[in-house]
Amino acid sequence: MKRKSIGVLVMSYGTPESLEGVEAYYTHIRRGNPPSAEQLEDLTNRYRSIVGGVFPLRENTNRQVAALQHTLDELAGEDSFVCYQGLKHAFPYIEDGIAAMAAAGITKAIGIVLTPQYSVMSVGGYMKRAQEEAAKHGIAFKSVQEYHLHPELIEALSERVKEGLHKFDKQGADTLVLFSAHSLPAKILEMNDPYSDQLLATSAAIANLAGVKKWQFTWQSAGQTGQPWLGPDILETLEQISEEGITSVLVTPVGFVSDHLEVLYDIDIEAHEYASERGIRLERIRMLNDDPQYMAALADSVLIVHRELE
Ligand code: FEC
Repeated sequence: MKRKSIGVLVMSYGTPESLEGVEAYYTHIRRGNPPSAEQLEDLTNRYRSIVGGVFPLRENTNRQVAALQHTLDELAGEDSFVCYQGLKHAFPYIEDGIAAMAAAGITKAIGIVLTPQYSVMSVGGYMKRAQEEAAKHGIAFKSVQEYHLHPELIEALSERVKEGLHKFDKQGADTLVLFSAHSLPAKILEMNDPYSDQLLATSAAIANLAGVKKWQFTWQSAGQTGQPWLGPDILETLEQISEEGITSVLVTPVGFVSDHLEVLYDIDIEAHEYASERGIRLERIRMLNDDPQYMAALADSVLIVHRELE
């Protein structure tokens, strides 16, 4: 007999519903401070160049949540898990997801964020909001802290690296694999934050499994906040490697799991153009989106936390 349902709050970044919604979304990211007209125009133009009327992260998050539900249904045995979405900067917000669980009578829930490495400024922020809201509704709540070395994740990404390298001459023997992740304000270094180490550990594990010898890590997508962010940025790295005579690069984003603005614009348009101008051929691995092995990594991480909660 199935036991009482356990909620799974699947947390993702969120994206605007339409170009008209970009200002409200950007204001939410900036903790209620509206962007200047220039900042808004810049961001709207970036979305314009990728979306063509569709915001890919919206659909990808829907597909990921449905696929995780399916995977949990297959693996859960006597337990019954019900997935809810909780987005950081768009509807349904994290708080809406928890409220929906409470309305359905759920008293026990697990949170998981659709990014594998932990930083107090990224995953920590999602977890704090979810935990606080769950407490208000009397829901016992625990989150998956990170899954950056889960074997299914590493295998899924290493397969994509191998596939990406095959696009180049000599199966990519001369190609540099450039692992990348979203930068954060450099002040995290003073907080003993695990983010950088976890990103390097994910990168090293993928390189090892894929048999890649030539690889490097770089940051991308730093914000314009007037504070220093972690570097070097991908554009600086491309400049440096062009001076070293490298002419082919496979970008492998390890902190992102979906096709969205930071991949489709920052890598596929901005970095791609910058690399071409320097005579570098830049390709990117396919993002995981709802890849079954990625779903297996998420489901297994949820089940581990569930056993801890029992
Ligand atoms: O496709 C989409 O619509 C959304 C793409 C998107 C993802 C994403 C992931 C992360 N962010 C992280 C940190 C920050 C910090 C700030 C910040 C600002 C932005 C802006 C946009 C944006 N982020 Fe984002 N991020 C995405 C989009 N992000 C748009 C605002 C304009 C800009 O800078 O481009 C700075 C906030 C501030 O002003 O104080 C910090 C981190 C991740 C990866 C982890 C995760 O997915 O949660 C870290 C996807």
